[in-house]
Amino acid sequence: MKKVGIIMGSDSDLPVIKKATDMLSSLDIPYEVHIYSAHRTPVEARDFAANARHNGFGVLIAAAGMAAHLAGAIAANTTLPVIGIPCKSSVLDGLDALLSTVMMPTGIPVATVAIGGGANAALLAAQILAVEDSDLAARLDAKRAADAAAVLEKDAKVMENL
Ligand code: RP5
Repeated sequence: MKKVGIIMGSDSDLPVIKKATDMLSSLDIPYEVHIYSAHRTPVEARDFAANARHNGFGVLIAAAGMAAHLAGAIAANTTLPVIGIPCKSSVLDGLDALLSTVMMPTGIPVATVAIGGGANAALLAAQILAVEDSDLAARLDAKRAADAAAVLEKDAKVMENL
């Protein structure tokens, strides 16, 4: 199976990344995590993106806060699908990172999830890999069914304490 590559701009983004790695682990998807910054280590970020397809990756996830150019910089150097996670790292509560990540120019797309949306980034990566992997698609179907069952269980109990 192709790997998911996860890049974060700083180790301060780790709590968001943990949500993604937990989800990928639960779906039995291999991943690799790196700290590369679009601003502080631009050469390493570029090299990782440029070599990612050759190195066995199928999807990349890039998480950054503040002036969050990481996902865009990664996307500029690969035609693998890139998922951006804006992180809440500043006084602007992640709105800065959301706009910096989502407002990409035509030609270089980044699929941007919610601020701090590590779990959904992993699920979107899984869904992309599942296009060519029926076993993974079945695991995603099973997760959807389990999530729905959990909601219906809460529905059955919601009136008990009201
Ligand atoms: C961004 O700046 C990082 O992705 C992080 O979210 C934010 C703050 O980084 P640190 O100053 O905590 O290293 O590049």
